[in-house]
Amino acid sequence: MKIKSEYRVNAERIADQIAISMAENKEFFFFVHKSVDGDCIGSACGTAEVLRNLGARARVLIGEELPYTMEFMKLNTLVCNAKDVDPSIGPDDYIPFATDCCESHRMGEECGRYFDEGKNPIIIDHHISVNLKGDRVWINGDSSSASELCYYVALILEERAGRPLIDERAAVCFLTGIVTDTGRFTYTNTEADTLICAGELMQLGGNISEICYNLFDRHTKENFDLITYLRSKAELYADGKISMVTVVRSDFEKYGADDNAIDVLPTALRNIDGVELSIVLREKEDVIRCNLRSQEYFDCSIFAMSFGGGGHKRAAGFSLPRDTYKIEDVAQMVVERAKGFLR
Ligand SMILES: [Mn+2]
Repeated sequence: MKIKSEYRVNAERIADQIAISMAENKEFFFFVHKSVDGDCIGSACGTAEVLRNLGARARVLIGEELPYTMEFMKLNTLVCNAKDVDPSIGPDDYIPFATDCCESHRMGEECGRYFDEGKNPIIIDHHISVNLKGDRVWINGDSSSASELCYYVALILEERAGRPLIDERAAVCFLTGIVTDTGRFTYTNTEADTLICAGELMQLGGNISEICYNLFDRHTKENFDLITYLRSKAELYADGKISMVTVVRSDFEKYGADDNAIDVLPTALRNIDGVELSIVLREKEDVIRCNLRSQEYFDCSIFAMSFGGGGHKRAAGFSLPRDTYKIEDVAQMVVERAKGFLR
């Protein structure tokens, strides 16, 4: 495809930096945010795979098990639990490479430490709430996903290598990220170029129906039952402009459901006619997680930042410590503050 010039300039710049680090013969350690999703895993694993095909050593450090919905991606040989890294590996032995997340506190403790200790990190992200600059940083808030940006970098690397580098596994990874962050090409961040990228990735072996089935459609009976219950529990506020549901630990326990079960809720609640903002609050192990989605004008990113979080205009989130906050109080506080931004 013809990469638009602004993207090309940046992808070339990152490819230059990758070449510099490869000349130093260091291993690339990729970093993602905790509570992994399709875009952080897709962008990191896809790029790691491409770098391996280029002859580099690369692996993706994670601090958690990959969800079962990602098993079909066959990432076992690419990812490594941070706890399993050989302790003799020091900060001079690797290049940190963060995709879809560049803040160490969002990476989990072990991974965050490796990221902070490493030198000269390369960063590719599409979260506008981060303010980082430098030769090795590419942040573009207009892009559909980190995976789309990484795909452009991979195309430049291919051009320079003069041979194919994006194999089937890399294509599946990048396509997974794009599909995830565009809500299967339905969110407003979907551009014509996003679809061209996706089409090319399909030609390279990315199976879009397999990706969508695994990441969005399949569910365990336990998760299905929890969602059915939670949908019936959703309530409207502010003359129907806000929808909200709160999920406590005992809900998960009662149904035997897992945390990923409720990822579909923010969009489902946002799509109720008349709703501008949906709020999903869930108790996690030690935090209360809030996910926000908006329809037309509500800036979720700025709103989430006022609670110490971040994200995108139409989708963002934040977490508050459970030992300080009760979920009912957070619910009330969020609704009250959100009302001030409604038209
Ligand atoms: Mn993303």
